[in-house]
Amino acid sequence: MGAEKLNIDGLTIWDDAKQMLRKAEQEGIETAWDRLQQQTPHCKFGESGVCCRLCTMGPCRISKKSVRGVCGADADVIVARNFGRFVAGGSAGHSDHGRDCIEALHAVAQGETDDYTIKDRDKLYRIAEEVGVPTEGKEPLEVAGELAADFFENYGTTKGGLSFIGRVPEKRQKIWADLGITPRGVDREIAEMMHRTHMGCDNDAANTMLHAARTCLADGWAGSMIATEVSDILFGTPSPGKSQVNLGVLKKDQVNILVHGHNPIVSEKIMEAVNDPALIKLARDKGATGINLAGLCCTGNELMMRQGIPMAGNHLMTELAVITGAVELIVVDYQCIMPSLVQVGSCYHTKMVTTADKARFTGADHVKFEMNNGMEQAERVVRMAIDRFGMRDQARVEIPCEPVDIVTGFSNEALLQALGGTPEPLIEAIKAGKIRGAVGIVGCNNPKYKHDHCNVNLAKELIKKDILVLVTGCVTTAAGKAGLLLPGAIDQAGPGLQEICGALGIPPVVHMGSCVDNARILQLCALLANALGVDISDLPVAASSPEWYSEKAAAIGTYAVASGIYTHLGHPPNITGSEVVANLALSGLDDLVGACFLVEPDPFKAADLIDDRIKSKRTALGLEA
Ligand code: SF4
Ligand code: MSK
Repeated sequence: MGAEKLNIDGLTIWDDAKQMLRKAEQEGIETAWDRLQQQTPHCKFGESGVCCRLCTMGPCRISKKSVRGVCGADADVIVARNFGRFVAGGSAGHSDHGRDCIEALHAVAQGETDDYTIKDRDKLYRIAEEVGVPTEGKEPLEVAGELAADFFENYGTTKGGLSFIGRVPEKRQKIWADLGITPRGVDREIAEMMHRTHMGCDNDAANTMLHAARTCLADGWAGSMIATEVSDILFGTPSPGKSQVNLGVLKKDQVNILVHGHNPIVSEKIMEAVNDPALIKLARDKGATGINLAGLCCTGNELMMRQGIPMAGNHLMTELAVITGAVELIVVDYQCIMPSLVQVGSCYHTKMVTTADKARFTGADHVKFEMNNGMEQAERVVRMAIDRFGMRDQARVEIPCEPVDIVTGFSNEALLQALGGTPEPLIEAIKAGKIRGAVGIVGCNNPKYKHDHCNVNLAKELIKKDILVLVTGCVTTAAGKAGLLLPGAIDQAGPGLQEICGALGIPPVVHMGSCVDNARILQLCALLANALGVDISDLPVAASSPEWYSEKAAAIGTYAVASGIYTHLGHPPNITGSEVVANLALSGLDDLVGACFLVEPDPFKAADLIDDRIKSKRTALGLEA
């Protein structure tokens, strides 16, 4: 437990979370909030980014007394190098996820698996044509094989360009070319970032930051974009449907299984297995009334977008979901999975199961998923969960609150379909000022903030100002719990947004998927810019990650800015120790790439500042602010 008693009411805006935090306190279970308290105050050198551990002449830390490390690197160089490596980690995460998706597509094409198939043939052919893979007279598996080969090329350097570069408006391509930041390949940019930041290489902070932008652009326009498009091809392109969110989606009388992580390759199979009549019968034989599958974080988003599986919670709800005492098993792939889940699970009967060799957790059972054993392993995992139902102590089970309904599934294809097949109605609504702009609110939770306070209030403030909000990642659950993902939420929107969303029957806050699906938002911005004949930076749009925590979120923010999208963060990355780097992020990039970061922890002030930016973009386009 933390040194001091936590003020639970101040930690989160949600009743389900507060109830579980009280239960954790009573049962002596430690959560992220306790550990944050133990870690506070944080090291100021680390927080400002001036601690360097890149060689063994150090570690060095920069202060007024010692302004250079042993090698002579100053604060600017050290901060830029640390930031470059930070976002390289995030880009690697998304992009390696994308690579796993391509491997699945390749395995399907080669006939190496019966567990996965092509669910969206139209999209397969459409994407193949788009990236220059000929399709005429070819069978789907042949096209899939050639498309997989094309996508693999995005990771190396042989091809000389990204498959989706044609989506990028010409003006934006020129900006990148002039700055020398056109991404050449995912792995190349990440490897070069590691090289540049080795002692004695890139010792010019601005130059390092430009390569950080290039590394992140490779993530946004290749690694993440490929992950999204291949997932749609393999598992179906999302279309609007209903689902539910919060801890109330857990069922007291059923075997509860949670899927957690990011990649749908494992979770889609788990979903099939829980619907297997033989396994449902087995669960009934063990005394449960059925098997209940719910999601956490982005694997949850993937399953919710495509299959309508309910979402138990976002990042800070993951430990609290286990504390309900009702979860038999958590099956994870990778990213954003707190190692503490093993310990919290061991306080109950909850088993954690890992599935990827690259993400193993001491104390968890490992059930390795490969391309040709997905279904078999999924059934094994579901059986493990059923076996644990009898170990549950029903006296310790507390499932707080009723679930909240949401509408999900807004891929760009679905959004365009809602608009009648063309972006024209959206463009007209923007021109008429009925939709004054659009903001993607994305990313995480961070226990340094009151959980979901900023995520929810920023969305509420923006829709009041007739700004359409698009959500992905862990903001989805926040918006859903607040009732903002329902068409009825237009009551909380301004009159213009009310009119347009009301006519289309869509919510004013639109769920577009998981973290990698921020690529959908990039694509939508590019589509609008191309339709208007302008650059992305000319559009009245912005991005925001109010409660971010991860390297991946920093990479997303950086590719958004480098793509011309003004981006709000609730708190800065660890760059405040360098004036050069901080000034570049907060203003200098505006001159270079037409967008920069805004840092503002208060969601109400942030909404006003984002609105000011949208006004200026509207005015520049000759539209009423
Ligand atoms: Fe210190 Fe330079 Fe080594 Fe960093 S690279 S630890 S600043 S000597
Ligand atoms: S899961 S990166 S906590 S959004 Fe994508 Fe959530 Fe952030 Fe992970």
